[in-house]
Amino acid sequence: MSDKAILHISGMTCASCVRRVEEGLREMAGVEKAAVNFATEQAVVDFDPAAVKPEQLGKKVRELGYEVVRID
Ligand code: 9UX
Repeated sequence: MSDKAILHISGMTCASCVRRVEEGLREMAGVEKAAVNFATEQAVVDFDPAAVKPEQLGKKVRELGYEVVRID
């Protein structure tokens, strides 16, 4: 079973930012799907909770240079 997390991100100012975040999340172990919406500033991530925690997803996004406002 996978879980779904919604990361609310700020700081993405172009389409390349969106791709950087998506690809950064997709390369993480346990991430099954990652889709970033530029307009809503949300990343929707399907992940295996046995392999990765939502906090780690948020940490990754911060390491890429963006702010994570909230994780739902
Ligand atoms: Mo676009 Mo985002 O040039 O950090 S990649 S602003």
